[in-house]
Amino acid sequence: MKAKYLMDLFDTYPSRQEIVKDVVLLKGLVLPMEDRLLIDLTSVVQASPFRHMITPGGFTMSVAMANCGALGWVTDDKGYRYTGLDPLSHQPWPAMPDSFTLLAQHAASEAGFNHFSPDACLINQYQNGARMGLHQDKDERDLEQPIVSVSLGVSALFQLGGFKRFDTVIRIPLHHGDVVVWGGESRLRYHGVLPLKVGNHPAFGERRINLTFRKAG
Ligand code: MD3
Ligand code: FE
Repeated sequence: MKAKYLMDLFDTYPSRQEIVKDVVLLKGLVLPMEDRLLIDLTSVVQASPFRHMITPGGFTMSVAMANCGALGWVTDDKGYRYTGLDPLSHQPWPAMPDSFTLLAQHAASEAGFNHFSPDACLINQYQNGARMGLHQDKDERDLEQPIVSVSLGVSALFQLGGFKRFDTVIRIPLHHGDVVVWGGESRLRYHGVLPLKVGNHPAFGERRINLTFRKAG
């Protein structure tokens, strides 16, 4: 176990690792722009506040969510889907900040996916104990398009599985500033996040933020 953390210590940042085919971890890619992201995140969630959505099965999600971009991912008693309007405000979701779009496009091309043009950014906020069970992302129209995921704040253990729910899962630590791009053969892998442990990040506080960029429409 210790060897893993020592490897982290001696990594050069940013680094690029292909975890399995078509899942690329870009460690520390965000670090040069973390201040700008926090400023832009703060204005987005002023317009579209974090809320705990309800699954179609009636459970309240432990992760709090907001969206920006033309489309936003929602869940309620009617199911999972993308909408053009925030169901809280009945207004369009806040625009995707340029810093978000540029980061997502840069990360996608670093991972080998050119011409990525995200129209949806789901913002997940994990506080102590929040988790996301194993699932597939398949509510998007074009599953040929990759997904870009940006981790900020407190570190978490991410679970990466196979193509069936009970396939073997590997655990990958995701730290502040890490980006994961997945597409191609890995687009429909099961994945999840283990319950967040108590922690603190000097700028982001006692929470983990994950930005998930998608071309949904
Ligand atoms: C999938 N969010 O919002 S994205 C989601 O950290 C979601 O909040 C998680 O899953 C979060 O739908 C994780 C990160 C990710 C990274 C690598 C993957 C998802 C992946 C590799 C294959 C499939
Ligand atoms: Fe997901």
